[in-house]
Amino acid sequence: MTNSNAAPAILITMPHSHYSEKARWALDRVALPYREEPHVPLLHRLATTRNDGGSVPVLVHGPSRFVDSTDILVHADAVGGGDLLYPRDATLGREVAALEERFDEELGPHTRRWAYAQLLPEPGLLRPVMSRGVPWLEARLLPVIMPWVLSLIRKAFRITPESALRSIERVRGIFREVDERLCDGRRFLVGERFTAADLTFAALAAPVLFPAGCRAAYPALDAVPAAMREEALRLRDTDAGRFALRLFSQERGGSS
Ligand SMILES: N[C@@H](CCC(=O)N[C@@H](CS)C(=O)NCC(=O)O)C(=O)O
Repeated sequence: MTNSNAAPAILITMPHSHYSEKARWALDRVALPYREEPHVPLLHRLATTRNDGGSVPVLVHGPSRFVDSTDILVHADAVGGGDLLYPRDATLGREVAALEERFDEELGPHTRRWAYAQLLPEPGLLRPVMSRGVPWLEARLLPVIMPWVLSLIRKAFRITPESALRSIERVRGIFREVDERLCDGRRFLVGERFTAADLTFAALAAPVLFPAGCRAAYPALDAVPAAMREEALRLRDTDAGRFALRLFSQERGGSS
């Protein structure tokens, strides 16, 4: 532990990745010093596989590698002394972990598929977003590899007009579940304090809300296709949407 805490950690990300924003938010929250290393899609694999991972985010902390956002949150919580993102109380802790898993497995993939379906036909909007802060050479290469990147994304996430519509329906369904949970006036999803459940909901909802304060790279809401903008405005105008926006404005501190 002493050794792993000596040097700043490295967080390998893609600039627009919402799972990366989930990890970044957690590290900022517990004030774990880190340096972010963003990569463009496809080329991120050179960095992640070198560190025993595949997808982003990957956290390299001393000799340890964390190749999944939930493992990064658990590690960040432990390094911060515990009880920061995951309540020590066993019942509350289990509820937080179950909600986090549900958002990871259901919300994240469906917000991503819907958002990509809207933006893949707009490479001019995606290019600056995907190359924000990446190494100079990767930024120069992106326009060349863009056709492969877009086609791989379309295949990997099985993006079609029909699947995108199914995905936005699933997103709306999860927002309705969160609306119901919040309707007793609670300020957080579990217990009396901000937890990994709140953080995960807000971070993984970001691609359909474009929240102020989110540090993932997105195009401006007024630049995206009308259907995407209208959906974002509809979802913002729900209790779950207002809740996520409040979390970004009140709970997303830390360095930018
Ligand atoms: N279960 C993973 C999911 C992460 C994930 O899906 N990351 C996406 C970006 S948002 C990714 O890296 N996709 C490209 C790849 O898998 O190579 C986590 O929670 O970290």
